[in-house]
Amino acid sequence: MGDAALTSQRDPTGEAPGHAPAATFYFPKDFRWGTATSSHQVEGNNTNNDWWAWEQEPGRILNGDKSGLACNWWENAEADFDRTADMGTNAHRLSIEWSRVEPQPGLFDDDALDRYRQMLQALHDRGIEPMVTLHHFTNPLWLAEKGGWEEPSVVTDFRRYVRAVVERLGDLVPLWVTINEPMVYAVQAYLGMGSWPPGKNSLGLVGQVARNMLQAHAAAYHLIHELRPDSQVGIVRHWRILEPSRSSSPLDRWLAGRLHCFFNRYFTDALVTGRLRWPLGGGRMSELAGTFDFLGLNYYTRELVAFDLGHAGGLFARRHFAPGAEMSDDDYGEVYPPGIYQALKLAAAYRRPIYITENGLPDADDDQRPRFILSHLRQVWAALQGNLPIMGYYHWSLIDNFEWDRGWQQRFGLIELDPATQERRLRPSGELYGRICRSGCIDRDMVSQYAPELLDQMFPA
Ligand code: IFM
Repeated sequence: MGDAALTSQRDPTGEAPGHAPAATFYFPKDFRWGTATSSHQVEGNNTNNDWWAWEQEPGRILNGDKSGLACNWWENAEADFDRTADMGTNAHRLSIEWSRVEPQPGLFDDDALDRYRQMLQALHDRGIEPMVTLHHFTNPLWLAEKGGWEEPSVVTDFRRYVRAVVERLGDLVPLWVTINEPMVYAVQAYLGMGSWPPGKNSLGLVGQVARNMLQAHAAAYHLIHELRPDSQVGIVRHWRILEPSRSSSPLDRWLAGRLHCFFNRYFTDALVTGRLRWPLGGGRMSELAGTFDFLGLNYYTRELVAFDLGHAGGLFARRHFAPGAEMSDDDYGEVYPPGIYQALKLAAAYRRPIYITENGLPDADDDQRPRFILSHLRQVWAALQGNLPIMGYYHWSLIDNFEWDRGWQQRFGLIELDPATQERRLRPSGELYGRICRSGCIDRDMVSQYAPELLDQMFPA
């Protein structure tokens, strides 16, 4: 999307602006303005899952960090719900920790389910609509010990857990996500050179795990609809923008296309057709076809792909960021706002409502995040002008949290957290996001205050 197409300013609702200055990007009145988190990253003391065990192994997590008390949400998520409500959000995405709800196979913990009930009720009480993810990277130890997602029996196990959760909490949850970023999970855990548990390296296992996830997703989709016909059930995909490193190289172009299919397309295509393609195995899963009411879209960055014969372990792809590009902290990724527009176009091809379930960056000193939010939301606004069915935006993340193998080094929060003292401070980007959520628009004053360098681009004379 070129800049010229992004500068027309009109109210897509067709209503008179009234409350905001003239030069303004308006979002739909019923847009979800949200934040996102996941259980293990914020709750603290999730001692009964495979990530906790992994953190105890020397050398697994950067700087020897541990999730520990995390953001202490198990004790007091409500204080942060107050903070996000003060920001003016009307939606929050959180996940349920399987290992808390089902600490032993078939044995459910009523207290844990009650605690989740309290949290969900607390969100409703603050006018915040919850979106609940059922699997976000972590597995109960008992499941991991019997082979986790490698074993087909995980499908029955997942279904039993989903039943317990939906029976107990379903009346409070309008939007369910079965699994978060299945291909990221499969690749990091089974081709990630030991970065995520169980630390295996096998392309065959990636396919097997992804296939079991598809089947578990389908089982959960049908079960949730049986128990709560009124709810919406989707899946969250991490959309990777993969482009050839050298556009003149046929091999780079070919490989970027292959990787795009591998990461972005085949899994999502299977949800439509029920047909499984490499690396998901072959054949059909008839119960899978059409099992999504919406698509969750996580977008972070763009990667360039160079064909490299010496990189067999990485599927002959050397992935790198654009030379000279603006990078976020820790070289997590290139700041590339047009990528969210590209990802939205890719997702829109699946003809379902889209929720932007994650978007953000690690930026401890917050010198990039205000600009990041404005420039990405501007692209979202442009996609809305093209009638893409975007229902909401959930910023990752509400608060600094435990970033998996990167520990506490990468700070994604609108709220800064000192994990040792549990002190919090709203970052300037949090103030800005609050202004956007409360007004439902981006106006010239916000841009001049938080990212004046964008003024000419967003509001040309
Ligand atoms: O923290 C993660 C999250 O758990 C899944 N999506 C990407 C985020 C940032 O890396």
